[in-house]
This record gives sequence, C-alpha cells and structure tokens, in this order.
Amino acid sequence: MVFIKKKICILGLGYIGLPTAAMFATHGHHIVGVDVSSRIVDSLNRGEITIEEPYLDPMVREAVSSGYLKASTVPEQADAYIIAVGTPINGDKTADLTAVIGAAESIVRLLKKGDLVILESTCPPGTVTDLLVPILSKSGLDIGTEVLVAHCPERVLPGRILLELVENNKIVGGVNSASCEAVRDLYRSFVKGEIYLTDATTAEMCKLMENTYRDVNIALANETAMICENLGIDAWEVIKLSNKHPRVHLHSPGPGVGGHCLAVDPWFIVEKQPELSNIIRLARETNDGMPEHIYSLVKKILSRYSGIQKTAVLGVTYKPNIDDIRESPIIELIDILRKDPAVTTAVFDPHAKKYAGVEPDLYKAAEKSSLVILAVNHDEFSHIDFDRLKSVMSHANILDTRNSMDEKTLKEAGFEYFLLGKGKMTD
Ligand code: SAJ
Repeated sequence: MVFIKKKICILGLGYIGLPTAAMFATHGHHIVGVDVSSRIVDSLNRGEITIEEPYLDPMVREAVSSGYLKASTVPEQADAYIIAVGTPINGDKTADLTAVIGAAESIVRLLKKGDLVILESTCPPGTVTDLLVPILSKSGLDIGTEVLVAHCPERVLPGRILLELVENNKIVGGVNSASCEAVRDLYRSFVKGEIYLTDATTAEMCKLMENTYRDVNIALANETAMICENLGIDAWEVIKLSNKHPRVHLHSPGPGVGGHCLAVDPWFIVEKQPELSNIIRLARETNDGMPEHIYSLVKKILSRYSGIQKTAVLGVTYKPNIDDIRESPIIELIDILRKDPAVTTAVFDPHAKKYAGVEPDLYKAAEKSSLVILAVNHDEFSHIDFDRLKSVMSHANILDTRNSMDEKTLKEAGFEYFLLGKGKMTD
C-alpha cells in the first residue's frame, strides 16, 4: 500500500497528542502540533518534551530536527485534523467537553473539501453526532461527503504508548463508511494491529467499556482484599489460585484507581444512562474508597504507639515508573493522612516532579517514621537498603499496598510487614 503523505494538525499535545504527532511525523507526514499552552509549544519547538514516556524523547527530537513536526498555539490549514485534547471530569461527575468544543471551533474556518476530522479524546457516547458534527457543519461543508469525520479512540497504555500505538488494534467509528475508510488509510501509515470499522457512537462506547471493564474488575479485587482481611486470609493467594481456572482473571487490589482513564471514563456512561449503570457506579465508588481503607489500616498499625507518629509514603503517581499524578489515589491518601493531627506524613517519589513537597531522598523521608507505606511499585523501590531504612525509622513497619515486597526479606531485616488484603492487620 502506498501512503499519501498528508499535512496533519494535531490539537492537544498531552499524553496522547504528542506521541501521536511524533509517530505520524516520523512516518513522513507534516505535523503541526497545537496546544493552548505556550510553554508546551515552546519546549516542543526546541525538541524537548514535557511528559515522561519511554522512547518519546528521541522520537520527538528526530521529528522536530527533521522539520516534520512543529508546534504552534494556533491551528493551521491541513488535510487532516486530530483532536486529542483532555476531557476532564466536572465536580458532578459529568464530562467537561470545553476543550473538545474549543478545538473543534478553532478549525471550522480552516476546513475545506476533502478534509478529515478525527476525534481521539475519550467522550460520552453521542459526542460525535450530537456535538462535533453540528460544530463542524458551521463550515458550510457537508459532513460525511465534503468533510469526513470519525471517532478513533486512543487505547494506549501510559508507559507503553509508542509500542501500543503501533501494535494495538484500532477502532475507527466514522459518521459513514467513506469516513471510516479514509481514517483507516491514514492510521495505516504506522498501525500494525487490526483496524476495525464501525459507527461513531459504538466506537465511543467501546472505549468507555474497555476502561469500565478494567475498573469493575479492580473493584472486585479490592472488595476481595477487604473481605479476606476480615476472614483472616490472604487475598493474593485467593487471587493467584482462582486464576488457575481457565475462565477466571481476577485483577490486583491496590490503594485505588488513578489516571485520567479508569477513574474518569466509567462516569461518562453513568452520565448518559444513570438508571442502568448501577454496577459501573458502585465499582467507581468502591475504588474511590480505597485510600480511606488504606488509612484505616495505617491507623490500626499506628494504634500500638502513643503520641504523634510519622508515616512515609513511597510513591505518588497513579501507577509505577511514570510521572503522571492525575487522579492519583495516593494524593487522596496523603490528604487524608495530613488531616489527621495524630499523624505526620513525608512523601518520596523519584518520578512525580509535578507534585510539590516530595522529599529529595527515600531515607530522609523515612527518618523517625513509624510506618513506611509502599503506595506505588516504582522500579527504584525494589532496591531499598532495608538495614539503612530500619536504622533511620523509629519503628520498623512497612505497609505494602501492591504486594511488591518480599515478606521474608523484610522479616529478616527486622521489619513488621503488613500487606493490603492479607489477614487481620493487628490484633
Ligand atoms: N490497577 C489496580 N489493579 C490492577 C490494575 C490496575 O489497582 O489490577 C490500578 C493502577 O494502579 C492504576 C489504575 O488501575 O492506578 C489504572 O492503571 P491501568 O494500567 O489499568 O490503566 P491506565 O489508566 O494507565 O490505561 C488505561 C488502559 N485501558 C485498559 O487497559 C482497558 C489503556 O489501554 C487506555 O488507553 C487508557 O486507560 C486510556 O487512555 O483510556
């Protein structure tokens, strides 16, 4: 297949827009990356990136220095427009589509016959037909014949974005089959996975259901953890053995679900179908309750000592080895701990540069503490010097919320080891 090189305007240079821009640019398309933040635009034009993602840095540098990728705060006329702006959640758990509306409106005057408009941002079902198409129609062009439109949800995992952009299967939900085919041909320039064609609302719902499926399963794992704690058994053993069944795949419990995807997307379904979304809502609430549950474990462990006790939280990001702190349940946990006058809390995270108040060093954070809480299983935390750690702590207790530490090693080093989901924490 011969790929026709296009000029593509990518609106939104965040976790999805920037890697997508770099990918298209290194496959011979001319890319104008657009962001409302002049800080992001200026650093990109210098070939520098503002997010942490494996392999992204050299790819962006190559794309910028070759002249195929440039950034701007205003969109330019192009053959295709990809909207990859954020869709945050409002306080009432509805989708905030302000950035999608802004991006769509900013390209209306640029549209011409034959252009493609692709929405990658995750949106409530019906957004393309009820919101995007009416805005684009203001161009006076016929949507579906003169301008081709599709929802093409991003499905890549932070930490593996560049790999998954290429390898993952993709869903293209067009307003008609001409839109589906044109958008498929564009993504074929780098996507090696299957590309499935469907309608826009189905594509929107697929994206939301994928993350909802995971969120509901994690809620089930978290509920299992709390039940097993009360039963005095080990949830991790229950999960490991249950997963020996060929049709069972229990997920892992943890201190909650973070990130801009799982913690947000299920609400976009609840928003549209509140009366039918009971399991989805309950799963969200269960996962949102995990920081409070971890706090209750902390209190049990610390109740053995009198006076104000210090805790040290290891990790702030929403998952390991990335710098993303969006919707991180650990921030919620730290806030809960800091509201307790009987507890002081220090924090260490080698990745979370955007979180204020992080100690520069793990052992400094743990100084005079009675409990270290392993909140995120960053690779760095698998090389802790436990003898040194114990020597700086007031009481050698560790609460592992990820099942990522070796109980035997810790016990040999003189620690009391507590694990989320395992047995009764203390008598
Ligand atoms: N988590 C658990 N237990 C588990 C798995 C995850 O507590 O068994 C927690 C993690 O600690 C984290 C959260 O869930 O806080 C989400 O992490 P994740 O790795 O499951 O997913 P995300 O949010 O980084 O990326 C998801 C992915 N969706 C699916 O796997 C269905 C990704 O493919 C999507 O592209 C992305 O959302 C997105 O952008 O929507």
